[in-house]
Amino acid sequence: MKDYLRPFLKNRKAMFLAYDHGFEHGPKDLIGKSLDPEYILDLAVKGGYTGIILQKGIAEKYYTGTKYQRQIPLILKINGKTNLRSQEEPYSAINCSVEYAKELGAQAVGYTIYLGSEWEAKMFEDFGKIQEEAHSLGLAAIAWIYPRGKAVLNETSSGITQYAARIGLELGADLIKIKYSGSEETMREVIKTAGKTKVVLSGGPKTEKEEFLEEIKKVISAGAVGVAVGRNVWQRDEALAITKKIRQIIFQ
Ligand code: FBP
Repeated sequence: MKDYLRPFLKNRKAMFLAYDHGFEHGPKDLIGKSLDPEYILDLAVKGGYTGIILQKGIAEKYYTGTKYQRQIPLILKINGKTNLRSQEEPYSAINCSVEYAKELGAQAVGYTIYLGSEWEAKMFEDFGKIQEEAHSLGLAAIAWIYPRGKAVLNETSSGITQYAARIGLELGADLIKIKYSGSEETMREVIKTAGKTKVVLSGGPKTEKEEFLEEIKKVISAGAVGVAVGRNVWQRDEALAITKKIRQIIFQ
């Protein structure tokens, strides 16, 4: 089977910079310089990230055909939702085709599945098609798998995170982006459950620096291939300095 993730891995490890928050959370997340997509792209290149995560419009206007396209591979996030509607039973609509993602220069597509939501069946159906199309075009299929909805009592318990990991494997995701399950031991089980599907940690809201780095150390030691982080990096003035620390942990 083709290694669709090859463009994104360095020594079999990954370090992705996520920047789809203007859509998901609104501009309130885009503090200071991070409002400017070019600042983020420069940070991604200078910081040695192995992939950048963008929505379609930002890719079109700031990535495709620019120097950045030659400098860093793109994961195009092809669905998105705002945080304005009730979050009780989330569904995130597709806003870009896999074919167009490829035209924009993406080497992977990303899609969020809210495991446990009333709409999970629709998301499984969407991702099923996306995964097949991505592979037929030579792109990797990456799933953000976030347990959410009334049926989910604890979104980051080890049991539900393990379930998310298995769903990623069974749906054929090349890589999944999931939240921290609370400890290195439980993450080890989660990653084992994902089998040959690779796992990266989803960063979460900005936290205390040492706590964040400690979490990364644990997930890497548990077998994750890397991280896909946003706010914990670019919401800091010292974004490049924390990037260096993350890079050392991942690629050491
Ligand atoms: P962060 O590192 O900032 O948490 O980014 C990861 C991410 O998955 C983004 O790609 C996405 O915009 C956001 O978190 C979604 O967060 P949530 O749905 O948990 O509020």
